Amino acid sequence: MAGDQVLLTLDGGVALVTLNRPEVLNALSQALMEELAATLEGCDRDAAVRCIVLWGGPRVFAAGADVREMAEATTADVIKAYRFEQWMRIRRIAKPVIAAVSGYALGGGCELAMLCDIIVASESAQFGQPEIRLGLMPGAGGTQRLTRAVGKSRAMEMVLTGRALTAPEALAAGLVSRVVPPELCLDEAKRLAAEIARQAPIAVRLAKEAVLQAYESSLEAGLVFERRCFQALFSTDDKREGVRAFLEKRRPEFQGR
Ligand code: CO8
Repeated sequence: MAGDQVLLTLDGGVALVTLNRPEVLNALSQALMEELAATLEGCDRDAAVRCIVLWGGPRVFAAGADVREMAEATTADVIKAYRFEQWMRIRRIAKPVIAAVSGYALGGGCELAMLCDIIVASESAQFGQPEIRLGLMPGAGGTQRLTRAVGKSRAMEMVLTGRALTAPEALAAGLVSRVVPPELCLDEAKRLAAEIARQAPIAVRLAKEAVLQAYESSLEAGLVFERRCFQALFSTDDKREGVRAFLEKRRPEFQGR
């Protein structure tokens, strides 16, 4: 499924997707993003995969879009490029994606981590939008998702100065859900993924969409969407099994039906 810039392994219901351009700090070239989108879509189609962990190795998550590719690009080039569609394809992945971030998550790297559903950070992680220092600004959701995640004042400071947040700062701001020592980062993300992989698949899918509604839409639209998802789950076998198992004091056996 994957080429050589993105690696894929499967362990139980958890797919591990690894960015693999360490020589340029996993700079997100168009070719890498194409491989990444295709790999994640493959995971989404594969019934054996229940949850996905995305990581960039122990030293860096990703240092942003490939600056070399952007050096000579004009406005027309960037408007015509297929790049934005690659990011949209990743947004449409239905299964949960956990980013395990060790080291730099800068520019597009920070935006990619924020595109994931949960961020587990190593103590070495740094999250920043340094595009302003290149005479640019974030282009793959940074101004929107960062503002929702950390609030207006902090997002403004980061976007307008390029200054990065350390892992403890990111935790305090609510950008990441937990911070662990570097050597435990991947294991912690996999452990969380395995826990999610054990839950009822249809409920996980609708719950992810509903949380994204809260993040991406108005409260009223989000509440309507949540209610519809909640009601829909009442016709699944998994809901019957989950409730019965609770009442019978045993572990549920979810079938994804
Ligand atoms: N693109 C291309 N190459 C890179 C990038 C990058 N973003 N980051 C690092 N590299 C390369 C370096 O050029 C270097 O290559 P070489 O050895 O051939 O010179 C190699 O990786 C190692 O990097 P450094 O020597 O710079 O490593 P340091 O440890 O000294 O510094 C830093 C690490 C601080 C991370 C530094 O590399 C850096 O500042 N990198 C650029 C960070 C940046 O500005 N990122 C934002 C890029 S713009 C962006 O992401 C816009 C996203 C919009 C997406 C829209 C798509 C639709």
